[in-house]
Amino acid sequence: MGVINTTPDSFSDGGLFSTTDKAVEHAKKLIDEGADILDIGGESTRPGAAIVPIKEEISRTIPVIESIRKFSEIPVSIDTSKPEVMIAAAEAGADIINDVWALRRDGAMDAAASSGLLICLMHMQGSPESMQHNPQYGNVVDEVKRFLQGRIYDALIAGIPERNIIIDPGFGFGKTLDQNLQLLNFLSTFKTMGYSLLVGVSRKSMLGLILDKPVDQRLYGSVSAAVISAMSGADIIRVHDVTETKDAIAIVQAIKNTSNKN
Ligand code: 7PJ
Repeated sequence: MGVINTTPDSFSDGGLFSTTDKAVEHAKKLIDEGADILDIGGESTRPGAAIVPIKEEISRTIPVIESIRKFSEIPVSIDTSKPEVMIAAAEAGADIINDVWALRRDGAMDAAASSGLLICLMHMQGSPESMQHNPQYGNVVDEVKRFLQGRIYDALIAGIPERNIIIDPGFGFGKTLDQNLQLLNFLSTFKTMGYSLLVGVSRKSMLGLILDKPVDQRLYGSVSAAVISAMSGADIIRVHDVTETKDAIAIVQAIKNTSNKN
């Protein structure tokens, strides 16, 4: 899954792709690089980021989805928590709703259920404004799993079919470095829940803390984390650097497909 940011304040692209044209250009590049899914976001969820009004988020994201649909059938994911954006994105031809709030905002569950789209339910402790202020868990792996089980239950009650649900432990969303590392170390246990598993670690500060490197120098760290995720059973890996990650994952795939299963 290649990331397309349409947010002027996005920390990883520095607002480079803030206009529709630039976002669409970036989408074409990621498709050429071999992306299997594009994730379009119009509201930064980085710690402390500003809230974006509904109209603004729609004007950033929907024209990008409509443009992509004119030249490509690639599955498109809308990274949003707002029901109005979910509905508009579905009408524009999106395939997946990627909600870091896991459909907990008012009206989001019903909007997602009626859209008929695939839904990614992600774990977040707290809210983007405050989530990195001393996050606390007893056992982070157990608690994230229990949270996701609760969101899955609510989604099923709302009428979202089991086969449409994707889960994500939400790396960096209300977690310390150690908590993120525990989740990555035990990632394979999330597969036992029986759903497709999405992982987003690309360029994140957990890598910056390990490497002591700024966001533009986290490529090798990001690719390494992607390989670990794929080895642990992640089905979808959300990344900024598609070419590099595709090569790395091809090696994992080759190992997984080997006929010599001792
Ligand atoms: C994630 C996301 C993630 C899902 C972001 C960033 C922050 N959606 N949106 N999972 N991260 N599903 O890219 O650093 O980890 S935005």
